[in-house]
Amino acid sequence: MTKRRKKATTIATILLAGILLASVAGMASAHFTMVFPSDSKATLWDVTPEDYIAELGETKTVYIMWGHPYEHISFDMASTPEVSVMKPDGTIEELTTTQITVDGMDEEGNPGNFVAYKASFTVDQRGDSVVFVRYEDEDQKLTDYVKAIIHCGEEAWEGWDAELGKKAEIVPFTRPYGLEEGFVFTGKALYDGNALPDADVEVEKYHTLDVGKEVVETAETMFPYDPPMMFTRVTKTDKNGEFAYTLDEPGIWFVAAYGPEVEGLTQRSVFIIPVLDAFPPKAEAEAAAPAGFEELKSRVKSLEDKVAALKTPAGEGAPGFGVITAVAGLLIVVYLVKRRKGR
Ligand SMILES: [Cu+2]
Repeated sequence: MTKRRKKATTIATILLAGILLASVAGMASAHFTMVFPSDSKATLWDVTPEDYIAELGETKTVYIMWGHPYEHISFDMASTPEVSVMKPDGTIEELTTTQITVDGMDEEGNPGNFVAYKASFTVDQRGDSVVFVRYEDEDQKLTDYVKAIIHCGEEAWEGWDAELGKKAEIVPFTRPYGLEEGFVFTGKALYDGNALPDADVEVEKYHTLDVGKEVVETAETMFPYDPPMMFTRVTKTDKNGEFAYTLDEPGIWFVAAYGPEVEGLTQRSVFIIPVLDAFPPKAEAEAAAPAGFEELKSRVKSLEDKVAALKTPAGEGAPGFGVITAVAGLLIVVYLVKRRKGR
């Protein structure tokens, strides 16, 4: 190759790499305002459904971040969010926010520090406290109206379905705690207090950094034609503003209904739903199964012996009542065993 040709090739390679990088970096799931309760900044990204549970008298701190939850990509928050909490009895407390920075990963995959906020309140009533966050992002042309429920107290299932009367709002039909993976979440999207019909609803699960990187890579390998279709799922509201979606994995889920634009900003209602692992725990259920199976087998054996004993006296003609009962019992047990094995 001539020197000139070599230079041209190098430039072409750099350009190609640049285009590839841009397409990867530009690949994006949806931005969400993340509201994660946590005991400390150090553990906020390890959020679990239990973080949305409070004890009476406990001070809850919620961390508010802006980013792509699925890919664990962070962005600076561009404005101060408004944060309030509605207590189970309906009282509303405006919360003071503190600007902080949190560690994260940017769109290019580089580690960085990102502007975020936090706010605290005391859980002084049993029931559900509705944390509300309004956040405006000029860059993404979005205004988020986010709700997350903090639940306190056994059977104190009051408040989770509260309507706050915000400009955009999701009101759940499904109680948003005690949900297991595979449960269906249903709700209604409101805009200016009215049903929001025929609107896009985006559904996305949060991942920790390592899991996010791994799952994004897997999606890129398995679905190279459109990886983000696996990051952000989409459903729609019906004419009554209602929607449903199956949350098929444990973790923290985001559901967002896209409303109309106001002064160039799309008004979007968001609801955050913590989803538990399957209950009872799978390992326990599997461990319990063989024991139950053995017990059924021994019961079948004893019934078989009984039937054999009853049949023994020869030439008695029609089988007696005892035989019929024993045979019926045997059939029921056999049916139960088969059903159990089939699972
Ligand atoms: Cu985005």
